[in-house]
Amino acid sequence: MRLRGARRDRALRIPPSRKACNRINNDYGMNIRLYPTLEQAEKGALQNTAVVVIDVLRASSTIVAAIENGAERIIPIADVETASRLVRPAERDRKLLAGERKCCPVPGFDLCNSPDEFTPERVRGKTIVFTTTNGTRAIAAAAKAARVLVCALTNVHAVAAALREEEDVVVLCCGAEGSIAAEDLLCGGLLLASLGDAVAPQSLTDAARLARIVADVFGHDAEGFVRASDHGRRLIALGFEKDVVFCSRIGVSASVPVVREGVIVA
Ligand code: 3SL
Repeated sequence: MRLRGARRDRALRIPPSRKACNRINNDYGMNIRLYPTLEQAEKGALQNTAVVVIDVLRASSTIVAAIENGAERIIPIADVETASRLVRPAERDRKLLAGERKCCPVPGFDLCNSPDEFTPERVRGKTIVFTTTNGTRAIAAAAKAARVLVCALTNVHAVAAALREEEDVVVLCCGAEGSIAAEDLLCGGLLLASLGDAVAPQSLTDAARLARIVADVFGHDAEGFVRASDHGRRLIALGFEKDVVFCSRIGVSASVPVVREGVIVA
C-alpha cells in the first residue's frame, strides 16, 4: 500500500511541516503573525509570505486614497533626496513628488501626506514618488515578501477579502519610529475580526490577541480612539484634524493597493 501525505511522513519519521500538523490536528486556518511595530518584526519574518502594511496615520490611508482616485503608480522611497532626484522638472506634468517629514510638507514637493489632497483631478493617471517617515520604510522592509498589501481603516474589509486564500499572513503595524501606534493596532485588530473564522486561533500571538481586544472594545468609535492616540493628537495640534477624521473611517474603500516590484499599483 502506498502511504500519502502526513501518514507517509509519520511512517518515514520526517518531522511534519506546519501544513501537515494542521492536517493531523484537523486544524485548518490562516496563520497570522502581527507585529505592533516594524522594529519588532524579526529578520526574515517578512520574506516569502503575504505582508499587510498598516500605517493608518497617514501613509496607508493616503496610498489607498491616491490609488482609488486613479493614480497610476506610487513609488515608495525612503529618503527625500532620492525622491527629489527621481522627478525631473520636465516630467512634473505626469510625475508628482509627495510626502512629509515631521508630519509637514517638504519644500519643493507637490503634495504632502494628507489623503484628501490626492484628488482625482490631481492624481489620475500620474506617477507619484512618495516618501514618508514610517510608512514607506515599512513597505521597503517587505521587499522580499511574496505579496504586499497596503491596509488602512478605510479599506480594511477589502484587504480581508483579498487575503482569504492565504495560508501565512504577516500583519505589519508600522508604529512610529519604534513605538506602538494605537491606531495601527486598532486596524490590525479589525482586519483579524474581518477575517473571522478564516484565522487559525492557535496561531494568534499575544500581540494579535491584544489587537483583537482593541478592535472589539474601541472599534465602534474609531474616530474617538484615533483622535486620542499619540499621533492623532500630534496631527490635530499641527492643524491636520481633517486627516484624522478622514483616516478614521472604517471600510469605505474597495481599493487594495499592492506592491509589485517595488511599485504600488491598484
Ligand atoms: O510616518 C509616516 O509614514 C507618516 O504617515 C506620518 S504622518 O502622519 O504623515 O506624519
